[in-house]
Amino acid sequence: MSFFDRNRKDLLDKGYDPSRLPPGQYLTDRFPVLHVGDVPEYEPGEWNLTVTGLVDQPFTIDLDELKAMPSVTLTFDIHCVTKWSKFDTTWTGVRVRDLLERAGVQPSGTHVVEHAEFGYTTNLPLADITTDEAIVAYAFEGEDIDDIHGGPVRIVVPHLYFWKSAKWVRALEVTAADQAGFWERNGYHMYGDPFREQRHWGDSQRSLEVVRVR
Ligand SMILES: Nc1nc2c(c(=O)[nH]1)N[C@H]1C(S)=C(S)[C@@H](COP(=O)(O)O)O[C@H]1N2
Ligand SMILES: [Mo]
Repeated sequence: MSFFDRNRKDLLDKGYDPSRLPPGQYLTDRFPVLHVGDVPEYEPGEWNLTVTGLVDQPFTIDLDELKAMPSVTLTFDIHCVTKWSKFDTTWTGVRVRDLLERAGVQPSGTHVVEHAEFGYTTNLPLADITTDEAIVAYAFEGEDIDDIHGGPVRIVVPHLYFWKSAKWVRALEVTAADQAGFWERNGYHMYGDPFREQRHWGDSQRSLEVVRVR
């Protein structure tokens, strides 16, 4: 039996609904750390977030202002394209939707680019970053997010592969086209649905559609 088959069997033995694990993934209890480049070091009060691009009122907020906004605490499964999935991770933060509403997205805005420290970017449709579950998170399991996991603030968009959830996020830019981010320029899928295994360019019809309109 392969590692993946054994892992699926363990999942059943533990009483999990196996449909929670996307194809080609294995379940882990660990919390792997994955990023390109360094972990930023912030002075207290240094971090802030800018909402910009095709919005009526661009603005920048600091951590205290973010924490003063209405927050949600939600539990998600997360799925990394390198094949690990982790179930029941709990995050606290502000819905991205609330921040974008405050800025006022213009009718021409269709996509968002998340900009993080050191030039990391990732792109997704506006509809995917304005769900009930897409948050700007500042706590993990009730504690400040560890710096290696994106603290003080990261994005969490649980229904897409985890590379779409920028750690150390610094700006959200509303755009009028789907602009490839860091990994998307380097072979990863423009959309990245784990349940359709959209890992790389050409993994599904959807990526071909994107290529055609660009
Ligand atoms: N700024 C930044 N965010 C990032 C990345 C990165 O390289 N830089 N990697 C992404 C990838 S590929 C994954 S799987 C997750 C990993 O998050 P974790 O280290 O908290 O598990 O962060 C995502 N967000
Ligand atoms: Mo990843």
